[in-house]
Amino acid sequence: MILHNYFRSSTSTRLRAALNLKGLGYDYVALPLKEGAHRTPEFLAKNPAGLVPVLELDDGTLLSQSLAIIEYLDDVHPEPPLLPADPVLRAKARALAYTVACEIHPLNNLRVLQYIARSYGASAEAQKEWFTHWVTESFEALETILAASPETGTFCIGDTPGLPDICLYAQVWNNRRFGIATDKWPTIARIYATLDGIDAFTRAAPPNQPDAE
Ligand SMILES: N[C@@H](CCC(=O)N[C@@H](CS)C(=O)NCC(=O)O)C(=O)O
Repeated sequence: MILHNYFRSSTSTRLRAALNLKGLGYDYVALPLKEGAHRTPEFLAKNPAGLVPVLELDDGTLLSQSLAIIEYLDDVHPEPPLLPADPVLRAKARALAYTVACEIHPLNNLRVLQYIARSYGASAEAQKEWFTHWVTESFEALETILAASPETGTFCIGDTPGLPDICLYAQVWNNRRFGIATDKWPTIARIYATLDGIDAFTRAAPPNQPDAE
């Protein structure tokens, strides 16, 4: 498989962590987003949305959208499972994952920050405030849920890492880039610290990629 991705991209971090947890190897193709490598005709032919990651399967099939790809991997390589078997817990796991993937990430994506800078003159400081605002709103909610839920264990749900942990881990790395400390959310901080001690996660982390700057 070929992973078209970028070291700093949190959606790429998600997918790398899932591939590592499943023990699946892949060829790493780096697309420097800062240089617009995701907007070339060659990459747009792979994903017309111009977003990483894209996973290219051995038969040439191109998959986009990190959560859809992770669920595909879970379907095809069920061990270890990244979602609980119980339907209610599956829904809860997805809800935690989507809180990061749908409520935080799209608002804070590179193209959004570039747009508010270009169209509304948002300075680097204003972009940081914007980013911090959307992270804080959803991390407060996540912390409340995780601290109160009887299902919270070593990880977001139970004692094996899964989809919500993958999303949380990648988002905390993104937060660190904007100087957002995690310690004000103690349950999230505890889970992140545990994840950061797991090889499959640390190997997925931005600084440990071949294109890391
Ligand atoms: N929902 C998509 C989002 C993909 C996405 O936005 N990727 C970012 C990097 S984390 C990207 O390619 N950004 C390019 C840009 O904003 O111009 C997914 O989960 O794969």
